[in-house]
Amino acid sequence: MNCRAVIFDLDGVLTDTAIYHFYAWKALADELGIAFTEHDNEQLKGVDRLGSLRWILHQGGLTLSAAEETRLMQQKNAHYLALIDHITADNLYPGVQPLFAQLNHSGIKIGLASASKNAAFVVERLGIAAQFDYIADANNVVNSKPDPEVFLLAAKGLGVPPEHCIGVEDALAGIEAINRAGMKAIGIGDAKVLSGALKVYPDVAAVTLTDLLNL
Ligand code: B16
Ligand code: MG
Repeated sequence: MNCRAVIFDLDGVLTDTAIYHFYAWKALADELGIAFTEHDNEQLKGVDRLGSLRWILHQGGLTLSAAEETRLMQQKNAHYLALIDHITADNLYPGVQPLFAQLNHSGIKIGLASASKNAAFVVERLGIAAQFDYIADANNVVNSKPDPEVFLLAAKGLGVPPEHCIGVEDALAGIEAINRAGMKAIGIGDAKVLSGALKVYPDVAAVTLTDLLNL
């Protein structure tokens, strides 16, 4: 494969914010009296805010009005933003900057494909906003992962056909989105969970440019 772009997911791949999404959903679920574990949370990684809320409500057998859903989403997001208020460049996972530098050096474009509406804020805080050739996030798409839309938008923004792109994801829904976009999928996390990925690494620091070029 002639790799011309690597498109990264944000939460759980470039930074540790995935755990804060879990804490904020867990607090809301507790308040609603719905059981919600870290294992359940695997299903929500990469899933957008409304989809995540509805998944939790469904677990509790609840259906709420649109107004009530909006209120709960605002509550969860306010909690999440408070939890990530402290983040700085120190919260960038080890290995991200060296990999970005190698990609730049090789003329391979760098994209972002995040299901988060907070993506712009987070990459700004991490000090990496300027390093992306294109950023696609939940504010620019209609269909959430596992739909391929956010990855296809990133590829289009980068000007690279999907078959020359590699996607990097920590979420089941994200791996499916990459595969459906016609890109090659790299997983970050547990190989048993991310079974649809071509290769799975424990973290970004374990990914080398050579691995990507040989995919
Ligand atoms: P927000 P990613 C996703 O980001 C998270 O994995 C997922 O847990 C979260 O629900 C979703 O963003 C929406 O986030 O509430 O901030 O819009 O992993 O696709 O970068
Ligand atoms: Mg993620």
